Amino acid sequence: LYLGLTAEIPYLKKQERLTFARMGITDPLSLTDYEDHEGFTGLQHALAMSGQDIIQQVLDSGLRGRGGAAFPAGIKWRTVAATPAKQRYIVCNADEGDSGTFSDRMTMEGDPFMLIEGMTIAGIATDATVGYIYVRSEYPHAIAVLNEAIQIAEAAGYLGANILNSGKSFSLIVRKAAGSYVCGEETALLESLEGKRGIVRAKPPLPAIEGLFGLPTVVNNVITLASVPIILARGAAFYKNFGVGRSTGTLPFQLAGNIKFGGLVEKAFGLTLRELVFDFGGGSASGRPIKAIQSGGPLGTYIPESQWDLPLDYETFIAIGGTIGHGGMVVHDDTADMSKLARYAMEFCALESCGKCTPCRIGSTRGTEVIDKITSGKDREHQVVLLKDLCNTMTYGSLCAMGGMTPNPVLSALNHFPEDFGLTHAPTAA
Ligand code: L3W
Repeated sequence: LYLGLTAEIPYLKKQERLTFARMGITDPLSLTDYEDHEGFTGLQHALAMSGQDIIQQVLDSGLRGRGGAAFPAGIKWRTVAATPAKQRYIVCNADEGDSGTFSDRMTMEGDPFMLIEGMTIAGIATDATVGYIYVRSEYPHAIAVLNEAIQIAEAAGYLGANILNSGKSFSLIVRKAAGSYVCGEETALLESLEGKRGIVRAKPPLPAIEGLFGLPTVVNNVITLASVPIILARGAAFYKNFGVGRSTGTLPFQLAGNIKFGGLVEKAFGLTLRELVFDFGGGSASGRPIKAIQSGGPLGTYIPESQWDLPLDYETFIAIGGTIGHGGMVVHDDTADMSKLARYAMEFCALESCGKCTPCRIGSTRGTEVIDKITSGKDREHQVVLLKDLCNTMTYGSLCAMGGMTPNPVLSALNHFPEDFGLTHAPTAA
């Protein structure tokens, strides 16, 4: 690893930087810097391999989707490659919208060639010749850096027609996103890319089979694709050696909210929230005790202290009814009112719902109203029953993960912090 700089700083030294190894060390737009630090080694290896063998490397590495769903990237690529089509696409989901997340932005601004290389490898593996990067509209600097990096990579023969005289081609197009949270959901993203309103599509068909313009499409998050070059450069076994269980490799965690040292920390899966927030984050910025850590953004849960010593891996977090999401951790101290935070999250989802399905469109608005009734003390016990019933309908009846996960913040707040809603104990399970 490139620990030249990081070795000097103990805080950074404790990290395991695979994806962020070059960050802050190389000039983001210097191709020579990138090449001197292992850049395009993965692509060169990939060009000497069959598409099937590249996909096998990604499968063997255990890499899973870093946008939040944790679906194995290799299986997705294999489905796309195996679906007969005249044209396939690679789409990078860079519509980073969860609260407290910024690892996609830092990747695009700080090491754009890594994303370009990862997408090119994905293209070669699946026989897709065109890729789109759908970048959050609030990220103008990332858009500018990517466009410049694409031009530089094309001029050097790493991108475009006949890559490094291999006979393989792959071109990349950057698209500014529509400024809507739900466009981070893969099917709404595809609609938006096609120039339509960002409204979710029913699945199936999966985007891997009928995606962009109805053709087989890999939709992966920035960090998923940016993890690919090192896997191809050093081999699946190297990558798989990091992490625990089925959560292999590293995740660039992002620390935000009421935290002393906010920022990005890349570590292998398996460390605990307590290590992340106290050893790296230094505790709360206010110096007051921490009450809850929110993971998974507005669709995530508020995690109480009793769960801070569990290992951070996908399966453990699913088991506690939460999600690691995109790795953003938002810290709240003991002055936080969890009923207000939960209401804010529910209202956010009401504003951002695409409106296609009734449980999400109506449920999030009614949910906000019911939370208000609970906190104002009006018919409290009955309103809690209503809220749980409503959340049940949203969880199981919504068309996409956004509606399905909108209940998460309020349910976790009710379970772990009932006193903030004027309740003496957590409501019993529905
Ligand atoms: C090929 C199969 N592909 C499933 C694909 C599917 C999707 C992925 C995950 O995500 C989470 C939630 C949100 N062959 C496949 C297959 N797939 N079977 O695998 O599947 P699923 O259904 O869990 O997808 P989902 O509804 O997209 C839910 C989080 O993702 N989320 C993420 C947003 C990400 C960004 C970003 O990257 N910038 O905004 C949004 O809902 O929190 O945890 O690709 O097609 N047999």
